[in-house]
Amino acid sequence: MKRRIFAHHLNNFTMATNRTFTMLKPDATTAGNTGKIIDRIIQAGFTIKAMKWTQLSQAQAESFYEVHSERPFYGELVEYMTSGPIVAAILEKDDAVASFRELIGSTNPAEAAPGTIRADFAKSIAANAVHGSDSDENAAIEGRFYFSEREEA
Ligand code: RTP
Ligand code: MG
Repeated sequence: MKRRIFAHHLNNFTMATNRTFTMLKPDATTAGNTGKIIDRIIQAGFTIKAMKWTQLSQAQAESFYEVHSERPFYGELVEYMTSGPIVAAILEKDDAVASFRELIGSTNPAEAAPGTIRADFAKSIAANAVHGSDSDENAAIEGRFYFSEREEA
């Protein structure tokens, strides 16, 4: 029992720097690209700690994207992210936040490097296939938006 408690705390200790959060956006889920994108993520060395298929309400999307509320694209972003299903996931890998943003490529798919997920699956700046957290702090906040600690593998 003591060993299990110790392992549990060790796991929490490594969490902040080795985790990121992603959403597969409505364009990816409705185009049938979910499996292909998840496979890319796994092949790139990420471990899935938690995952769910769901859809954001208006209030949930407004809250999730609160950090962008002053940006000109906020309304469009919220409308788009509520337009269909999303897949939310907590991912683990060394240097997870930076490594995942490299895997997905630039926000605008026209500028995304060849071979990145956005270069291959995104349709536009709004419908850009995937979200990736931009910092360890936001990765933890965004992960907790969808998942309790009990839901993590
Ligand atoms: P994300 O948060 O989705 O991983 O994307 P990001 O960091 O590359 O981009 P961010 O600046 O955080 O913007 C969040 C999402 O808002 C949409 N967006 N639209 N119309 C526009 O100019 C515009 N700019 C950003 C994108 O869907 C972006 O992923
Ligand atoms: Mg962002």
